Parts: sequence; C-alpha cells; structure tokens
Amino acid sequence: MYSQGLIGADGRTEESPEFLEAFQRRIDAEEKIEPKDPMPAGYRRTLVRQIGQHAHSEIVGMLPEGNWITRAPTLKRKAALLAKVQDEGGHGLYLYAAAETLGVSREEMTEELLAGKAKYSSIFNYPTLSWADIGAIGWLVDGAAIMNQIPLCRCSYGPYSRAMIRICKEESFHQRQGYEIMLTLCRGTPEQKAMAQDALNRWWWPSLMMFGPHDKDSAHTEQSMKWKIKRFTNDQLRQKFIDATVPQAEFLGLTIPDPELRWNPDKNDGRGGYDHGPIDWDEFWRVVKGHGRMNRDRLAARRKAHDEGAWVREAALAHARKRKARAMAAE
Ligand code: FAQ
Repeated sequence: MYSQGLIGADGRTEESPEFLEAFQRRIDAEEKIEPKDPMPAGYRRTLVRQIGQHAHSEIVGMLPEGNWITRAPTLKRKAALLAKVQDEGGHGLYLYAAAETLGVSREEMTEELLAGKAKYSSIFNYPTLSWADIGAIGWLVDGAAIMNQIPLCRCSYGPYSRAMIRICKEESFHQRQGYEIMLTLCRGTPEQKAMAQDALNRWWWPSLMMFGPHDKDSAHTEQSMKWKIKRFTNDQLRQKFIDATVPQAEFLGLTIPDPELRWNPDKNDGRGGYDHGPIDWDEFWRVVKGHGRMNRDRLAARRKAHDEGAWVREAALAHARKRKARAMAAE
C-alpha cells in the first residue's frame, strides 16, 4: 500500500503528498473507499458532515408530514403516509449507521442536532398547512431528494453509496404517492385544484433551494466532486429537477410560480432546458441559520421525542447489559 501520513509533534496528522496522490488515484479509478481504509482527514470530515446532515434531514423530515397522519382524508391515504414517514425514519437510521463507520457516534450527532449546532435541510422548516402540502412534499421534496440522491449511489465512500441504493428505491415510491395526491386534487373540484396550486406556490422555491447555493457560492462542491462524493454540482442537479418537473406540472394543469420560467433550446449543450427566475438566497440563509417559520418547533419536537424516548434507550441498554453478563457467566 502507500504511507498514510505521520503523526506530527503537535499530534495532528500530516498527510504526505504521496498519500494524497495515491488516494486520488484510487478515487479516479472508481475504487470504493471502505471504513478501515486510510483516507485524508478532510475526506472523512466532509463525509461526516454531509452524511450527518443528511441523516438529520431524514429524521426532522418526518415532522411536517407526521403532522397530517391523523388528518389523512381516507384510510388508504393514512396507511400510505404512515409507511412513508416510517421509511424516512429508517433512512435516518441507515445514514447514522453509515456515518458511524467514520468514527463518530450516533449520540454525538444527536447531541449536535438537539443543541441546534448541526444543519439539516432547509425545506423542513416550512409548515404543512393543508392536505395538498402532503402531495406537494411527495412530488417536489421527494422528487428533489431523488434527483440529488441517485448520483450518491455512486459516491466513492462504500457504506454511504450502499445505503443510498435502498433509500432511492423508497424515495421513488414516495414521489409517486405525492404526485398521485396532486393528480387526484387536480381532477377534483375547483376548490381542490386551488389547494394544489396553493401548495405548489408555497413549495416550489423552497424545493429549488434544497439543492444548495449556486456553484459559485458553494464552499464544498469543487473538492467533493474531486473526491467523487458529489457526482454533479448543485446547479446541475437543480436544472435537471426543473427540466423534469415542469412537464409534470403542465400535466396536472398547474402553473409554476415563476414568471421568468422559459424554455431555452440552447441550454444543456443544445438539448434544451428551462431558464428560471432568481432564487431568494436571503430567505435560504435565514432559514438555514435557524430563523425560518418552523425551525424552533422542529427542534422542540425532536427534543421532546428524545426526552420521552429516554426510558426506551435505558431499557434497551439494560437488556444488552443483562445478555452480556449472562454470556460471560456461561463461559
Ligand atoms: N439546507 O457547499 P455546499 C430528503 C449548507 S433528504 C440546509 O453546497 P454541500 C428526504 C451546506 O450544508 C434532504 N443547509 O454544501 C425526505 C453547507 O454548510 P456547512 C437532504 C444547506 O454539502 C423527503 C453550506 O450550505 N438531502 O429530502 C442546504 O457540498 C421528504 C454550503 O453548501 C441531503 O442531505 C440546504 N438545502 O452541498 C425526507 C443529500 N444546502 O456544512 C422527508 C445529501 C446547502 O459548510 C420527507 N447532501 N446547505 O456548514 C448533499 O447532497 C449536499 O450536502 C447538499 C449541499 C447538496 C445538500
């Protein structure tokens, strides 16, 4: 193999140029990096940050839709929504497990979230005001999540890429159930169609913000692309999402709330694509920094769930301790 780097007198890892070059060669050869492989500290840090934020997003992301489980209009809708929200919880767990392979514990990540120090997706700080919002979230938020996450199935870090395969299969069902809710509303009464339009009006721009800042303002994209953690830039994925979603809105008979949205035949190397109006980045950063409409409620709900679940964690640990003691006594 190659030398990983030496521990310097100050206790910090000094990564030799040969190590960094050899690591990059593995990445360029599309080799998967596995938990016990030597890796640059920055690569590990980037993954812990991104996977941790992603896991928190899935867990906090259960809240806006969870709000509607008891108010779903039919038993069928309730069963589908319940299953979807449970899936999101499962995604959070796979992702925490993937992050743990990098040496950070789930307790540490949870503490950071509950202390308000860890980021999670801006989108989950918007309120769900009507049943149509559940359709819009499935269609747009899961739609944006899939666009972003399919390329993550090819991420260079093995455990993250493998977790993403199952997650993407489930997200695809989520997107369809959301679109089907929108379709039902749009084929319903004028009031129902108006609800669907109102939900689209409120969720469109926050969905575009999910992809993160424009490439020129993105702190991490360039390095993450080199390390093949990200396979596409934020703007590339946002463009793909817009191009895929506009025809879906047309089929529903809904209007995208962007007067500057225009088909541009020269875009995407002559294949065509949509130009769009400016995104309100002030709003984005306000929400990311904790000042969105629902930030406080979301963290309060997570803290409450954590406190109320303390007895479950204690019981599970006591059970594990008992089993260990029994196994030792039997030896
Ligand atoms: N919200 O340099 P970049 C879902 C932060 S899961 C909040 O571009 P990067 C499933 C970013 O962290 C949705 N913060 O960063 C579901 C960084 O801050 P830092 C989550 C954001 O990492 C559906 C700073 O801005 N998906 O929806 C956001 O290269 C329905 C600079 O940004 C993932 O996490 C944002 N939207 O690119 C669940 C996918 N955007 O850390 C329930 C994995 C950026 O320096 C219901 N993550 N920031 O303090 C990624 O692909 C990337 O991390 C990006 C950001 C693309 C999100």
